Amino acid sequence: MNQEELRKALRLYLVMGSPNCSGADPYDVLEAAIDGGITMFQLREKGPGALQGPALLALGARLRRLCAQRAIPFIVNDDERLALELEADGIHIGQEDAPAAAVRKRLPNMIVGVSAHDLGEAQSALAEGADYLGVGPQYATRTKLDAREAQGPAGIARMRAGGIQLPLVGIGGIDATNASAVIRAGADGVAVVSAIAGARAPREAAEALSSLLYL
Ligand code: TZP
Ligand code: MG
Repeated sequence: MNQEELRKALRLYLVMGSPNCSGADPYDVLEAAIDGGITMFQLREKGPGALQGPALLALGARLRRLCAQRAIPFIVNDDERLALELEADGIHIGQEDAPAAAVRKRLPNMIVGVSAHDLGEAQSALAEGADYLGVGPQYATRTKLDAREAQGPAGIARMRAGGIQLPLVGIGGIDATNASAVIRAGADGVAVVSAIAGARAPREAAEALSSLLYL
């Protein structure tokens, strides 16, 4: 995938795992979200009740297959081994995970996404070979318990003003009421967990976001 294709794929990026699906089967949530127009998916199995070991591998394999069938890029959060086992299209790492340069080197053919909170982290991620950045939290979130303070879309605008041209998504507390502001600040797309996975109707929620993002 070239950089322009990646920019497009990031437009509406669903991030989730089983703890985010309110008891529904993540497969059904993902399928509905794809029907509703998501453009990329990240398996992020974290929080209370997160699956591990063979159960995580089995869920990952089902979701990975669905993404392959529907031509949705499949990214794994944090876990290099899982990403390799599932033949993921990419991996997403945070500032507390393995250094981006090392991951880039170990997984030369994968999309490498890096969470960056400010211009300095964005410049480092770029230098280390990141393919895209996740920037947040944009707004207050209850999904990530150790999330930092919300920075608002101004954080993205500062990165763009500082010369960062990498594909970039905002994340954290994004829903249909505020997604447009994130795009206007310079993001190529929005990454959401609860606005789709926690919605009573994930398909309709994805449709609502999607229609805003293509105005
Ligand atoms: N990283 C920064 S905020 C966040 C992550 C994974 C959680 C976003 O979840 P939500 O439900 O879209 O606020
Ligand atoms: Mg992480």
